[in-house]
Amino acid sequence: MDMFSDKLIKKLKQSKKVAVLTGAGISAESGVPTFRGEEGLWKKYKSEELANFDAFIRNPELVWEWYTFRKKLIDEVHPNPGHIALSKMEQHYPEFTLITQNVDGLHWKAGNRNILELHGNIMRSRCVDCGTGSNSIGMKGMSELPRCACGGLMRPDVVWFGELLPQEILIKAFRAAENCDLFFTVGTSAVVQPAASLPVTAKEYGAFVVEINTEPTVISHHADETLIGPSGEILPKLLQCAWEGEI
Ligand code: BJW
Ligand code: ZN
Repeated sequence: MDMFSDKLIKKLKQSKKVAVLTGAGISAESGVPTFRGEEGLWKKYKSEELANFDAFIRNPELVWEWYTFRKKLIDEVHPNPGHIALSKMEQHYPEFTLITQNVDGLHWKAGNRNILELHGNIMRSRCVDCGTGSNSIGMKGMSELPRCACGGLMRPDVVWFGELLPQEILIKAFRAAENCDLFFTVGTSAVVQPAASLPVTAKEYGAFVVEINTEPTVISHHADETLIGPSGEILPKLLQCAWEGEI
């Protein structure tokens, strides 16, 4: 097939250490809305207006309403061929790190195991005061705000703007970017830091960087190749071209 360059196919075949960064775009074909652009709006709000601690303290009911809506949606959707292709890739390489900005857990459902969730997981909640976690809040809607046994307000266990990412996970993600031969950045606008620095870091440390997105992004000029199209179509085709008959 001549859809992909020989160089890319060779890299896919010869690499031993592969790292992938995913963003909302990989789950778009499962029916999960992305953050930016037209469909990123919920009611009249932009995600930036809701995904921060100040917004939560000012109006926890509104922020919980948004998260409850999204949790229900995410609970009902399934991994798409893009997720599945990435789980096949994990089985193929001796070292494979899947770094995701997504909170939807679809990579777990697709069967990946070495996953670094940079921005948390929407199905978990934790207490604002004591940090106690819970996995059972907000699925059925709520008549009053969820509270911890200590009386503190529960919040979604995700990373909002202005908050630190889980440091151990972030360190592992940068280590994977620095050490890989081949790095994919899939379905992310690459505007949110520090995740957006991962492809740049991979490039600086010598990896071959491949971007997959329905449109060019701010990091396209750092990539060795940008493949334009839906990840649910491109990723399976790529695997097929590289390992036809092998898997
Ligand atoms: C497809 C497709 C298909 C569609 N196939 N592709 C100025 C400069 C630099 C940094 C900053 C700054 N001012 C502030 C900051 C820091 C800030 C930041 O980066 N802001 C920028 C926006 C300017 N970052 C932070 O605050 C981070 N923390 C931090 O830096 O701590 C240190 C610090 C502390 C105090 C002060 C300053 C620094 C935390 C960031 C947390 C982000 N959280 C969210 C919400 C998570 C919870 C939730 O889900 O509710 O994470 S925001 C949202 O954006 C979410 C996403 O993970 C993240 C990234 O979005 P993503 O995944 O890229 O989605 P989209 O929608 O943007 O793009 C989708 C892409 O898919 C598009 O390109 C489409 O084309 C494509 N696509 N269909 C392939 N079928
Ligand atoms: Zn508590």
